[in-house]
Amino acid sequence: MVNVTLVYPYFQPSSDNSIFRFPPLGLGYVAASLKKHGVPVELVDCTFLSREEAIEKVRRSHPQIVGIYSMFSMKKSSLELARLLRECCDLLVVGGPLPTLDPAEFLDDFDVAVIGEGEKTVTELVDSVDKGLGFSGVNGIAYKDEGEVKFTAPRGFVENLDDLPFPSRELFDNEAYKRYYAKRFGYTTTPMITSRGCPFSCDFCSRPVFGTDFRTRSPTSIVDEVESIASYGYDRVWFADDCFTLNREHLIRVCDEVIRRGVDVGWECLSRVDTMDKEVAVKMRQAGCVRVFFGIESGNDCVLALMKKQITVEQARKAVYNAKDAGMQVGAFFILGYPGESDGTVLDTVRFASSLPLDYLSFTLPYPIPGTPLYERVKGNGGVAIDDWEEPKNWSLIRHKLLYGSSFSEAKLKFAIGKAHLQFYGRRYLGKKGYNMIGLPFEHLTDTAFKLLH
Ligand code: B12
Ligand code: SF4
Repeated sequence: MVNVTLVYPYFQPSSDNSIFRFPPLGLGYVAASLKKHGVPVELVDCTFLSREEAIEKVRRSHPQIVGIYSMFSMKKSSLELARLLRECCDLLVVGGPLPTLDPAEFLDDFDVAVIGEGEKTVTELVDSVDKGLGFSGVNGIAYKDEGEVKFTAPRGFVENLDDLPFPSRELFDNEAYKRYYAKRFGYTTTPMITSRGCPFSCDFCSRPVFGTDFRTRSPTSIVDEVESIASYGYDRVWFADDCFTLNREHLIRVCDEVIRRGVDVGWECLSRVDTMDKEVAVKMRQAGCVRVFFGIESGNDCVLALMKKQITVEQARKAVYNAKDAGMQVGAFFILGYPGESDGTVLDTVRFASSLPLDYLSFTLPYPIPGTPLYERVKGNGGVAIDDWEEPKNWSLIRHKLLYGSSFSEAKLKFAIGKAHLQFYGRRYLGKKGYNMIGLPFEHLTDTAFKLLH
């Protein structure tokens, strides 16, 4: 039987202090399916390795097939690795969100691009290679035949997620991740996923792999995996679902199952603000949720409409308070400088975000990901240089880059991000009186400076 080495081409910047630093769950799923099929698999996660160490590790595994993950921010890295690993294997396969959207972009350097969910496709591909057959009988892939890109029939979605084996966590460098978290944050955490698909259509979001139909695992399967994560010695689970709280009844059943079994693990998740009522928040807290993250994106209703978020600023405020009142920490993500925004709406977002009782907040610039309406809109307007975007590896306070011709300059938006953080921490640490004395004049001064910047 052929052997496979899977590679996650993420090289961590030395200054990294992100609370989101996770092992590659998708490769964990692919590995689990291959293992269940009897295929020997190794996984090289580059997160804590240098490029040389990663290449050496792959070489030492003597793989016949190398499978590399790729997404928006890892395109360059995945293509570079493919070139460097070409000589040490018979077949190079790529999978993940970006190859799913644009497989042809990868086929100069890879032999096969897997489109969509990888579990079934990769086992069929291995069988086909093992039997010396071509690729044409394997659904859900793209490959080149005499220079021409060929697509096989699409691979359907996994219908019953409970049928999938749990991801192969034994292949993750759990100890390195635990050290990373324990040292910086005083807890340890790792990701798992309970559902696939999202029925919303936010303007900037790309959902190439799991599509728009929301599928969930059963509460029994979910809590079984939470227990298995606890057995690895983690304190927390990070639910990587696009929106963990989407189906209210299901969410409550999962929480009830956690409570019934008395599972002693904290957890965190992503949520939409329109799903966080008081009752849900209290139930989540009872079941161990320590922190919830909302994609609020803007503090202006017109901009939220532009982003097709289908939420309002008032809903966002209520959701944050519902979660806080239930005893959870709350994090929120915002985007500044969306195409169509004015100086005034950016300042609305800065003011709104800094007025909320958040425990974590992040501001980003709009990132036009191929396949999204946002991408299509900005493409003709100054171009989009996605090949250039990778998380900067050097130390920098605001690690963002403007990838298209915007009416805001990168410097202006970075100024807004810096200002927003200072306002937020000012409100938090100066107290009401102190903020009125120092914070408000700072706010007004920097509002004016922001408007003067180009
Ligand atoms: C958790 C998460 C993160 C985490 C950490 C990532 C990690 N290591 O887990 C954090 C918060 C750091 C993050 C950051 C970013 N993320 Co993110 N993230 C996610 C999220 C919500 C879940 C990822 C996950 O675990 N999925 C579950 C697994 C099972 O799915 P999967 O990885 O796709 O794997 C399946 C298939 O793709 C395939 N497959 C995958 N790899 C391979 C390899 C081979 C060889 C084969 C055959 C098959 C295969 O098989 C798997 C099983 O079916 C996804 C959304 C999503 N629903 O997936 C976005 C997502 C991946 N992120 C995205 C983006 C854009 C980003 C950022 C660029 C955002 C930003 N503006 O900063 C950054 C980049 C950070 C960086 N350093 O590179 C986009 C990617 C879009 C794209 N087209 O590439 C997604 C899809 C979100 C979205 N809807 O737009 N992210
Ligand atoms: S941003 Fe969240 S809610 Fe909106 S489409 Fe993407 S996953 Fe769904």
